[in-house]
Amino acid sequence: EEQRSILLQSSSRFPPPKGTKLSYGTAGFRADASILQSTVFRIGILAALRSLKTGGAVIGLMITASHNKVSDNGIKVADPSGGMLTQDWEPFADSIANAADPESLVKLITEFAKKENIRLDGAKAAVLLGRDTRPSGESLVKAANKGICSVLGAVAIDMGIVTTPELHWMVRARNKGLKATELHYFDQLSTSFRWLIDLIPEKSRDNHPIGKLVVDCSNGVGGEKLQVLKEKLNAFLHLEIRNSGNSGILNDGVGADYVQKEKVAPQGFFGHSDVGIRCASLDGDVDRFVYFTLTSNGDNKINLVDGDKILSLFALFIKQQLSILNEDVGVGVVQTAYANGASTKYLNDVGLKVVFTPTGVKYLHGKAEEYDIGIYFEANGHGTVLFSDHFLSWLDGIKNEPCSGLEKQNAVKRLQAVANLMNQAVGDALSGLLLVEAILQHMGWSVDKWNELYHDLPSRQLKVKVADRSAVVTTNAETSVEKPPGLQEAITALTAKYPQGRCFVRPSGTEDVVRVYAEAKTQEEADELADSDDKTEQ
Ligand code: 16G
Ligand code: ZN
Repeated sequence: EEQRSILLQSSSRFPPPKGTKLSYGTAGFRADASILQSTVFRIGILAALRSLKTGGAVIGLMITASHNKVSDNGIKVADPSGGMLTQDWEPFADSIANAADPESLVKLITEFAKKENIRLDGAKAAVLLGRDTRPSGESLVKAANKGICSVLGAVAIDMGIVTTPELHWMVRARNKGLKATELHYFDQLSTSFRWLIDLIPEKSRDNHPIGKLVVDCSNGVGGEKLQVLKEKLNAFLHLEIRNSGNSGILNDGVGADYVQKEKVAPQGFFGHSDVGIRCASLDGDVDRFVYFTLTSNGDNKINLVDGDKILSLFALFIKQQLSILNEDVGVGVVQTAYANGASTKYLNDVGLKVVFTPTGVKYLHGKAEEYDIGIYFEANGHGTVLFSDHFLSWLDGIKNEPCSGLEKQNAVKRLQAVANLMNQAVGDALSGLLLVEAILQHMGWSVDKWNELYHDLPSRQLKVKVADRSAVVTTNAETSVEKPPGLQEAITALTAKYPQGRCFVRPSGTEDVVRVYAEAKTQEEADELADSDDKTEQ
């Protein structure tokens, strides 16, 4: 009863926006920040319930709209493992976000708690709160805090401004009983990066790509955080930080999403001294990154090195270490339909097993967890490398075998360093960037050499506004259309006209559109295929 009246009272102060239906979507709620107060408050309640349900484990709640415009914001929940909220709670998230008044909200909560066997009796619950640099974040954190505290026994711990992967990392570390502050996060990243550098073979020490790395931080939280790593790693890595957020606008003509989608350089990268230099772009909340180089002076054309190529570099390095060990290890590479066909061919050619999932981190991550080593990336630059506990303890065991030889011991140490460096909860641009830099130094490769691993097939992406995107239903990891009837046959027939043609359509999980992707041997053909497909669909 006490619980009920607290909930009724607090929720009356957060009325939902009128006339908007909110949905948890692929990666949490996203909308104009001005309408999110009630959603954030209600998801605060959900996070506290999730903590109760998981025996008091720490749950994460991140306020961010990633690469979207600065006036937007969003909210997503991290489960005790540090991964995304379990999908079977998403319908509950949708229903409470859209409850019309306090009475119906409390009814939904009570019913759900009953169904899930959650006792609202004041047992301990904890939620870690984080936000990106958006100005709306501060008041949204307060609203989330109110939601959390209206569940008896629940406490909120505010981590302030953090990257999305930092928050996921902290949730995971806390629940494992490990040291979990931001200081520990940076220590773990910089220490494992230095191990990798120390383990570089003598022979490639002379041809390090010593040049600097220039990083576009999307005018977001990445600027401040990368500065910390820069100071820690000064002797091993020459970093230059741009678009750190001191002047420009978040995600406005900058950042990984912009660079990857538009295939142009971000703001602030036009000078002739930048041509040919190794550059990278982070997104607004630092869970994505891509590399690029400027091709010529005076315009913004680039050679893009996207998530597929980052994945290929990581997979190649890991495979090399495993072949030194000469053991049969289950490595799985996970991609989506957006992966460039040339990358999939390359990965297959080097003997790796490639599997596909639908778009969205929760799907890729879940699949990658099934392997000893699971490597996943979306073309847009979100991904990481996961190591199973079983594999890690096996590594630990063979490290101490006296007769294994220096070569093998070094390979083991490298794999252990990668496991420490790479965020095990979610894709993390900072750890990913450090792994790229370590591998390039290890191989003695320039960014151009890396980019030569394979040549991307030309591709085109379009979005189509439709009356109801849910009319399009896909299957086989979004590569074929199930509904409406006849559409897949039409796409197949069109695609067959183009050599190396590949094409799919899917409803967006974040916007009210249907997306079209086409790939072919030439850019003209890819454009034509996407275009004719677009027409078929309308
Ligand atoms: C979200 C996903 C991203 C995916 C994108 C697709 C997470 C953390 N983020 O941003 O992985 O690529 O949605 O958007 O899962 P779309 O469905 O609109 O094409
Ligand atoms: Zn992001």
